[in-house]
Amino acid sequence: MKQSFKDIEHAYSLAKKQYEAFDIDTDAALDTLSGIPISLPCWQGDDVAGFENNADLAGAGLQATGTYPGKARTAEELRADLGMALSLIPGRHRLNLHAMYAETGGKPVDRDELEPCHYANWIAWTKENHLGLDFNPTFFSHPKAEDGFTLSSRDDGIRRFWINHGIACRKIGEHFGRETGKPCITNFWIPDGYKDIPADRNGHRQLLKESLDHIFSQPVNASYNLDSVESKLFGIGSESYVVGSHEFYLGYAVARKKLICLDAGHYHPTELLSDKISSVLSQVDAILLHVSRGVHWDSDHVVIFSDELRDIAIEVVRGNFIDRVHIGLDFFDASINRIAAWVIGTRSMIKALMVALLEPQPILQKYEMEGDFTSRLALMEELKTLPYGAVWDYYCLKQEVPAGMQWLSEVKKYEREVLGNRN
Ligand code: RNT
Ligand code: ZN
Repeated sequence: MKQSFKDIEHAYSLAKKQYEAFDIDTDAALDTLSGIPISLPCWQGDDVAGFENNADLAGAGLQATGTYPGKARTAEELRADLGMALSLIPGRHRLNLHAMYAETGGKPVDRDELEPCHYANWIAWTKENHLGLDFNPTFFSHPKAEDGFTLSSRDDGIRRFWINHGIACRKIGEHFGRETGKPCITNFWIPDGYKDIPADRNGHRQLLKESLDHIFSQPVNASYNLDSVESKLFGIGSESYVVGSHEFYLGYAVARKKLICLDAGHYHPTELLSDKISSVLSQVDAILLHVSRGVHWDSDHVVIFSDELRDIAIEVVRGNFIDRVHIGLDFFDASINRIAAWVIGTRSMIKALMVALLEPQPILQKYEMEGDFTSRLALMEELKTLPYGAVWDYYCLKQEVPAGMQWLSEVKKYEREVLGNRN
């Protein structure tokens, strides 16, 4: 059911009063919220396929499962779908592009030869839509990644090829940053690892370190491009050993002054990303988050408004880390409408940040300082049922996107009219 503007405004005015009782200014919170960009993963729109028709994704330990109809087959379709999703998400955001989404005009251009011009349409589109742009070299879905190793391969030729890809991608990232006027984060994730027990864990790590040093030795303007490195505990087919482990990259990021990318689905299931944020920020200047949702062995389910998502947002806000934490999403689900997946995941992330901004931190911290843990817990529980839904609807209204579930009917309409013609 569609709520009227008047009802939403009325509910907001009541909610505002309830928050005022805790010294929270809801208008100020929404103002801050509107300035926090979220980077949307382009790869949710086509099941991490890209436009090269090159090789199998499964070789990278990544798997998009599901056969939901209507996936984007071309860059134009992907942009149209993204535009649809963005029209239903409040605020101004960023697009996270993978190198394999290059448009080379039908001419095969290998990954080591990619240039900014191969992303001209993406740049024009992000400028038109006032978006920021992030980038990822693609170290998978390629014949030279088929034996499972890229930057840490023992084969000099393979390693050299991927080093050149990394070098090319940082130049593209720098170009993106210059063009959009906002720094681009170029995130390095490689699939390298073994299914079964390695005889030499150290060798590949030494090679990876050398390869990264080689890539990063090329000068790139840090006001336009920021490098980040992403670890993983295991993947499908790399259960026993992943070269780029957490310790490897955390150490690397500290030593080489890089951003570390923390992906919520890349740790042991009992470890929480929310607890890592302040730890890692005590050692590095800035981090990239890949907010995702791990479910058993899968690290990439659509983000939902879970306890952990709220805790991640709370940590970013409480620590005053908004400027040091770049928030990206990382998921891909082919079993539901792909546009709805973007909308659900991104709206949940923004909603979690909103709830974090509505937290009466000074009161909670005062209780803690006084050793009154009873009141601390009681208030934390109380906060869970404050009327943030009314604040959310009002925010959507202010940002001129549908409140409540109304966005879904627009996605369904688009599905009937546009996605339905794609098969
Ligand atoms: C893989 C990493 C990586 C990818 C994207 C597509 O486990 O999380 O970030 O999901 O690069
Ligand atoms: Zn990730």
